[in-house]
Amino acid sequence: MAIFIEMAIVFFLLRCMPSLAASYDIDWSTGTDYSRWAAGKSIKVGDTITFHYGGFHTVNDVSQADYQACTTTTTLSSHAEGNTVFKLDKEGTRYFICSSAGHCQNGMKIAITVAAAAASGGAPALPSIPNANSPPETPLTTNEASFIHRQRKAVVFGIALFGLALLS
Ligand SMILES: [Cu+2]
Repeated sequence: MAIFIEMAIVFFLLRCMPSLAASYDIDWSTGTDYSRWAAGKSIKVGDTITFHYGGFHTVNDVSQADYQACTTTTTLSSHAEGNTVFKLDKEGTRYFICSSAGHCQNGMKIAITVAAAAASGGAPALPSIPNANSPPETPLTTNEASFIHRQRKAVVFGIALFGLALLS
């Protein structure tokens, strides 16, 4: 019996750990084929990419059409500082090119597909935690709901720690 409780606690603690965001480095220069850069990687929302470059290179955050045509008509942002970090904060494909003449045509263009973040391990449903207050008549606001969620998480965490202390 004890081993099952221990396993349940370990499982719960693992679920509580935040999934770690990854960071990727890109040496940004001509003569590199970036066309399949993202293919073997599982890039997710929350990850960051850093472009490392020098000289006359730039990093332009552009539309798909600009990426395909090597133009900068819809540049969302343009950078030339040599180390440019982008936080990938939403799903979809991001497009970056160098705006120096001829560089994009020579391969300085990259498309990065960003997948949804892994499901964050929220606390499992807890039906039996007694609540001193009667259920509210009106739907909870997001703040209230998240406060209760945090409260429940804290209670379960306390119980889990107590259980671990008993078992060890
Ligand atoms: Cu360039």
